[in-house]
Amino acid sequence: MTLFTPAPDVADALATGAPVVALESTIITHGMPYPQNLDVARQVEADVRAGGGVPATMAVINGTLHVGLTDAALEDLAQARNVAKLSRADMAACIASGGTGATTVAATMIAARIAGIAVFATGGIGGVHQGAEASFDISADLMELAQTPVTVVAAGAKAILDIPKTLEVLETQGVPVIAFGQDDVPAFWSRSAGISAPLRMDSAAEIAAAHAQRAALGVPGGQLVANPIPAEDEIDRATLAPIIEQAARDADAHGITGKGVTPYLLQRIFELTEGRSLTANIALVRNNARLATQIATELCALQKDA
Ligand code: PSU
Ligand code: MN
Repeated sequence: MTLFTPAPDVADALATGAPVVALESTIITHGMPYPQNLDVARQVEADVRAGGGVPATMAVINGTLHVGLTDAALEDLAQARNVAKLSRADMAACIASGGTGATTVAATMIAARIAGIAVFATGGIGGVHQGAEASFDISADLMELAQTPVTVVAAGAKAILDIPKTLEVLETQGVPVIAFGQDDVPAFWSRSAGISAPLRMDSAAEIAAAHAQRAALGVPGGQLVANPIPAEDEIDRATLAPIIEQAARDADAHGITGKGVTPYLLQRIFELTEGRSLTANIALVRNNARLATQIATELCALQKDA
């Protein structure tokens, strides 16, 4: 049984030990509106290539797990409606039944692991939702980070989440949270959540070395690199706070639950900020793709020396 179908350039890169960066597809299907989603998907792939890496965007299409998509496939996904949002719980069922679905952070990590890709760039990870003490809404992304050996570069957890609780769960699960180049945990659209990060690193080489060391120790799981949004693109916390509260109230009023919550909040914040949240989102994903490419490059160099 072939587990996955790599794009030709991904297969080449993996065979020769060249840097590959995994990319998710839920951000395309559920995270951003068309046509910006397609532009961003292409742009992020171009950013990885510009840094000397090969991008591998993941998706399940008609029952096949693709590691690296053609431009035509990206275009189809960006416009598709009713695509499943796949996580650890349902990726296997989707493949087995011949379905089509976009991969979340958790599902992308699983795909990266089986393909042998160590580094993954995204926008934000899922986390503990506000009100989780009542709803129990905690993203499977956190438990995936605890068990799958992939370094995930994100701009922190979105401010729609409960960031302190998200950090607590990550700590409990043994996931290193590494702020890049600053002391504070970034908060997606803003550079700081006002909370000190458990770890700080200032270079891609340090992050790659920590990834390799974790594997050498036999500690399962990955690392979360929290990379702050570039200063010129951030929206400050004070501006966003009331907007996020409004979006959360609207989600409640509309009875949105489960997998629908994150996409609903993102869309609502997009409307309430008149598109500014999307501009910031695009800038931070691209910034993460660039750092992930550097980490993947350092990791390849380490593996060649070993
Ligand atoms: N962050 C974004 N855009 C997104 C997501 C997160 O900026 O589209 C997606 C990711 O795919 C993430 C998922 O894995 O939302 C988390 O969903 P949930 O909270 O339902 O686990
Ligand atoms: Mn959830």
